[in-house]
Amino acid sequence: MVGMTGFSAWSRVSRLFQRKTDLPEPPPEGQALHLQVASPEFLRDCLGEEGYDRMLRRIWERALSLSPKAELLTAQGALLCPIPTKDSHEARHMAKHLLARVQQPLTIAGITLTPDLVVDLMDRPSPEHPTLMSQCDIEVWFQPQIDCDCGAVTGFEALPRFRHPEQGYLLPGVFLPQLNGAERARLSLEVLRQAGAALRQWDAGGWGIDTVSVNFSEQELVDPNLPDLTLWEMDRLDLHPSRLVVEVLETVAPPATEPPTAQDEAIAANLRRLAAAGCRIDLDDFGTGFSSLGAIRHFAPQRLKIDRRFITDCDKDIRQQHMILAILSLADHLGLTTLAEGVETADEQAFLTQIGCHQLQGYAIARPMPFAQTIPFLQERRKLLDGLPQLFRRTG
Ligand code: G
Ligand code: MN
Repeated sequence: MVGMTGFSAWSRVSRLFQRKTDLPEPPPEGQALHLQVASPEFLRDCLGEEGYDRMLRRIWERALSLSPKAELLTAQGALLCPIPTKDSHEARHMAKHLLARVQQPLTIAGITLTPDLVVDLMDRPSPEHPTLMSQCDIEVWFQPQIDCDCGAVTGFEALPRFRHPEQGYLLPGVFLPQLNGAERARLSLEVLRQAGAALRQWDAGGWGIDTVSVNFSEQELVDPNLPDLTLWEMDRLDLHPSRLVVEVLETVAPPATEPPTAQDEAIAANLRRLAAAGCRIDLDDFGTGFSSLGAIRHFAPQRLKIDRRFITDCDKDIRQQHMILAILSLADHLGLTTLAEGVETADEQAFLTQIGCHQLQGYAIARPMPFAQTIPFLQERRKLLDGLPQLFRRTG
């Protein structure tokens, strides 16, 4: 059985590499492009088992002309094309050519079709030492963000969860530090894919969700390929870049007293490129860095996510209230939107709404949930809002 739609492609790819017997030859060193048929079940239905196998072979033959060591992993409906380089620029170039070569019309059993393939760039994990990432399933969970004025869900933050076959769900704090740079980048790509797929499904259901947010680490943010990979993925999902919010931790900004390093400049340049394409930038954990003002200047975000340390007990604690008011006033003067994170109680929610915070996220609204649960959640929420008189505090 294969079930490979664009959803969760990466977790399946990871599993693929656990089964040593699937690999016909010991894999050579370096990187490989992994091509996977986007909707194998549909194609199997159309072509039948035999026709589907013939289609895979034809795709493979086409790939061989560009990548002579290409392997066909028939059972998974996937191709592995080793490439003799570690240079990711050349790899992306190669990926484009490979896709152009294989995504040409094919006629099988009288049916002409153009196969849709998903391509991944991967390091080859050594089969003797399976990494933690290769053992875990990666699920993306979603936490809603609501608008304080009307209560509607405006977006979701995509948060990865890691399911180990024996140990159950692993905490991000346990899992993330064990990933190497390449794995971290692949994880983000997987989060982006699942987040994009979710957004398309909310769109199809008419839920009016504006954005989905993803978190990029400092390591990923310096990668000069990040904007291309991100925008390429959004394009492939047929989503405008403005539907994506990139969350950057405030602590990633350089201290205001020191000149920015080459790495700081690289991060700022990547964010400028993403923003120029339409992506939105959130400053995450706002208020916890060395220089909150410096971070605003350095990253030019559109929204501040006020750290939960300021939010806890804000309905009762006057010092918290002064801090939040100061942040709201700052945001107002700079034309930035504010989102309070870690809102855990109805009283905190009421206070934040009254003082004019724009959006909220936290356990008081909902905990992060698997995609399947977002639909009943949105239905419940719509029922709740339909039952309330609409009160608009602001006009803009
Ligand atoms: O800082 P960032 O936005 O990336 O935080 C997301 C994390 O915060 C998630 O792991 C999520 O589970 C957690 N989280 C979300 N809402 C709350 C909340 O109301 N209280 C606490 N303590 N944690 C929360
Ligand atoms: Mn975040």
